[in-house]
Amino acid sequence: MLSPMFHKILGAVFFLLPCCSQGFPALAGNGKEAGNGKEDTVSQLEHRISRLEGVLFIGFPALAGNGKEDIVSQLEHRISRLEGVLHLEKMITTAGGKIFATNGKKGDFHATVKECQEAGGSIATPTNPSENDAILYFVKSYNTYAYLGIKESLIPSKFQFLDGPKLSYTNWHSKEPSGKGEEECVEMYTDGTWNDKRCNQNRLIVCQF
Ligand code: MMA
Ligand code: CA
Repeated sequence: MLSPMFHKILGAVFFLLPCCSQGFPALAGNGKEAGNGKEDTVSQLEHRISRLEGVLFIGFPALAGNGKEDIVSQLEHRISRLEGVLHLEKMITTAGGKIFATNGKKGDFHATVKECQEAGGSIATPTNPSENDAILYFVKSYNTYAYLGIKESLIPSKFQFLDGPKLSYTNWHSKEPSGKGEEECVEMYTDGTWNDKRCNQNRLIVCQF
């Protein structure tokens, strides 16, 4: 599917651009209207892809042909190309369907949650070893710990995802979590292991999209 991945890329790109962190336009119309609704949707997508290609200094081809399949596959191809460039330039890392990015700034836990939300994403939350590695890439390259989207539950020393569910994957450093109710947030160390920590430290802002 074109749209969810495209949204993630847009979120990541605008997060990376200091000028554009307000987010990105919603599609006007849903493509289901009679008449030229579909064409409208396609031309809005095409416009937004071209804009990203412009930002990244990639030339953009005119859409050729007019078959619906044809146009969708051309747009998909251009989105894959954008992803490839962002990867190559080390602006994003990916794992499964997730995209991770940092803006290189630091903030406490609440600032991180807010910045990621404003960019159309959420605070980086590893749910398996490959997502952990994708976040670790930024922690290592900035040599700065990062807060994760995990918090202590009402039961001390039991941690959960921000949206509630119990952790399905953990990578605690040995002897952690150690805070016993005094350290409600979780940071990633530069070896990828986790430490429970007070929420008011300055840490690298890493988001997922
Ligand atoms: C600090 C703090 C804790 C961590 C210990 C590990 C002294 O406290 O970062 O969260 O568990 O170090 O030694
Ligand atoms: Ca700790």
